[in-house]
Amino acid sequence: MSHRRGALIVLEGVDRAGKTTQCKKLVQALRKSGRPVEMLRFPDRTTKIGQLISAYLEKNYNLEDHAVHLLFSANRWELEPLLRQKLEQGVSLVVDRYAFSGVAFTSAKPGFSLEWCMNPDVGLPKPDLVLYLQLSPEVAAQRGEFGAERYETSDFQRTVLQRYQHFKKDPSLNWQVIDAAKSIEDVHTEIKTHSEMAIEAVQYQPIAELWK
Ligand code: Z5A
Repeated sequence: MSHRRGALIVLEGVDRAGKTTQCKKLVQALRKSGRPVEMLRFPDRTTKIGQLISAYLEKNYNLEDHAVHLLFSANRWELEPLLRQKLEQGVSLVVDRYAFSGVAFTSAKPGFSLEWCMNPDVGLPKPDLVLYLQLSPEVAAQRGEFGAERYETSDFQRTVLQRYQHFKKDPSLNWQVIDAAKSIEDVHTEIKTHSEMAIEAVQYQPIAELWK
């Protein structure tokens, strides 16, 4: 590659780990240092597919578990051309949840294997860095009550937390565990350091494909 590309940086973690807070701070800090960067989040509730997912999460609409898993993946695939275009233009992307949420949440339901859950997302742009915000259910509970959306119960979130552990062992991923119990500023400093390193490291590398 002769020109610089942007880095794909994903923040993952359980409910109230601080993903949105940290995505926003990271985008601000990278912009301040003159780097082109944009934020995205999944699910993207603004598209037609996203609206269906949103209605499902708000419990206004029921969907079969396999079907909703495929919709979450389709919601990423419909934005894949945009993601690729931005990265190729040199824009780094900070993404609030990605395919790892898809796998962790669906495989926390009975009868779903990790392999089945991963399949629909195989070939998406592979994140150059995944920042996994690790937070115990006890500390998460101190950050306020759960909301009223589907999945927002402590038992389900505990199983999700276990499912996330699978990715730690995947040598193909740049999976960094961040202690999300620290202060917002301390977490931010750590995340910013990892992100700046990733942006430098991948700028002349081709975009890889997830789980391929
Ligand atoms: N889902 C799925 O099933 N399949 C998929 O493929 C995808 C998603 C992509 C989407 O939720 C749901 O869809 C989600 C997974 C599922 N279900 N759940 N649960 P969402 O993305 O719309 O909502 P969320 O990710 O759960 O957001 P959240 O609860 O808001 O969590 P957060 O973004 O990690 O936290 P935050 O908003 O930044 O902070 C939460 C509070 O903690 C807030 O008051 C902060 O001020 C406070 N906070 C943050 N950091 C700190 C620190 N360091 N110390 C103290 N307090 C803090």
